[in-house]
Amino acid sequence: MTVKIHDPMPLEALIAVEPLLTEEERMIRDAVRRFVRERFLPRAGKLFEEERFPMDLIPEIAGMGLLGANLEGYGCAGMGAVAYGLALQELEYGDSGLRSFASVQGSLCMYPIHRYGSEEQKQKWLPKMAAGEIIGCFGLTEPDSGSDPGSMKTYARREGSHWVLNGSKMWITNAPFAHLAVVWAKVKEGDTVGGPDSIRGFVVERGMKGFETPTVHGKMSLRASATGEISLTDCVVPEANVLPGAKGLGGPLSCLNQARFGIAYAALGAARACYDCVVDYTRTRVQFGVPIASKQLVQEQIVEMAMEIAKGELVSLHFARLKEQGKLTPQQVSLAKKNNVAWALKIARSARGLLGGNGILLDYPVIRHMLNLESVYTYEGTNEVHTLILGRALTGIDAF
Ligand code: TGC
Ligand code: FAD
Repeated sequence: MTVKIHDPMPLEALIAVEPLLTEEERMIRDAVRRFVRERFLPRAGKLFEEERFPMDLIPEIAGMGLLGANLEGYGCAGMGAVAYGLALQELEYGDSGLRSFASVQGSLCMYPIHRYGSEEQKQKWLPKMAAGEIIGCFGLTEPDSGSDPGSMKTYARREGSHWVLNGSKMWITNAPFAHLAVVWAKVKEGDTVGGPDSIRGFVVERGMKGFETPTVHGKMSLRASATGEISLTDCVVPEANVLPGAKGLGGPLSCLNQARFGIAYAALGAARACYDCVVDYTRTRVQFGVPIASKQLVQEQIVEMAMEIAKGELVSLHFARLKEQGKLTPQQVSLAKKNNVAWALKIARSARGLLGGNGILLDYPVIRHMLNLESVYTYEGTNEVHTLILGRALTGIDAF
């Protein structure tokens, strides 16, 4: 049997958002795309295999304005939400760990300092963080408090002009090499540790007594991202390092809104990488005398991937424009995070299958993305947490 083979339609042509982007947004996206394809992808598999984050790329990532990209002033690029989302998507086309590095630095460390910090704190840390000279991490999750951060046990007690922190944080991205950590802790007065309302944000700097960040080893996901614990043992933090504007659980949760928005947009980058790989592979892989892409069962999977990426892109673009107008709600962020990450994971699994045995090799990007997306599905609010956030909003009933 002979099969007629034409040039495939690029996914961009199907989604057709290009005319909806500004010149500047396209330029930023294209610059990050070039960087990822030239500087990161050639060694992506090796970094994953060796469980190593590419520290040498930090200056280039900072040079493109990607650290605290959508913040204003203090050396930050002040990008709009669309440009920011597209840039993160290109990073995640490379690897979710590469994007995680930028998300954590910008949305989870620089954002709380920018939003809740004093002028002195902003001047002290933000320009160096934007330049990639100071790297931060964000300590909210604990061994016994993941989806329910209000139950955290880490506490801070005031002693004269400083605070003493005790507790431990778990699963902290960038912690092993971070110069500082934004740590969330409850305030203890006398023998009583306060409730979620008493939560405050502390900037703990490396070198402060009682602050340690052991690495979490043996991850089968996000291996090119450094993950650690934060251990705080009578850690002394000066009053000058407390974020004055953050009080209560709303402080850390507001940072999560920023990070989740970026993740939702970016996860489509991992999906696109799997899609590109699978179209190329199935057009050239011959079984039963024909390319496997000529089989209807294969095409059905490719079409479903394209459809879900297209829908995700449109939702992301719409929500990013709302964000630029200051109108994006946390529930909309949950919708995008839940939808885009769950579909990215399904697309990666489907792509893995379509590559057959080759699908389990690191020579192709698919298994790496598939394994990475298992973490993305869990962090920044699990798939179920986002279902319940939406369920609570839509029914008016809290089902947590
Ligand atoms: P709840 O009663 O709903 O709210 C407590 C207070 O917080 C306020 N609030 C928010 N504020 C801003 N943005 C939001 N999205 C907010 N959601 C709630 C709320 O108004 C209230 O304020 P107030 O003044 O009335 O007291 O709190 P809850 O205890 O019922 O919990 C809600 C829940 C479950 C949704 C929340 O705890 C949650 O989102 N859990 C998931 C935890 C999570 O996502 N952790 C992520 C850790 S960081 C991470 O994973 C980084 S991964 C690395 C990378 O990004 O690449
Ligand atoms: P749990 O909360 O124990 O959840 C286990 C299961 O129970 C999940 O399926 C969950 O959806 C389900 N569940 C929980 N509650 C309910 C409910 N009410 N109804 C129905 N189902 C429920 N945290 C940080 O603070 N900073 C970081 O930088 C960071 N980086 C991370 C990097 C990686 C690679 C990973 C894996 C995690 C990271 N995290 C970080 C932690 C992450 O945010 C948590 O793993 C996540 O919030 C889930 O918490 P948990 O792992 O304790 O799971």
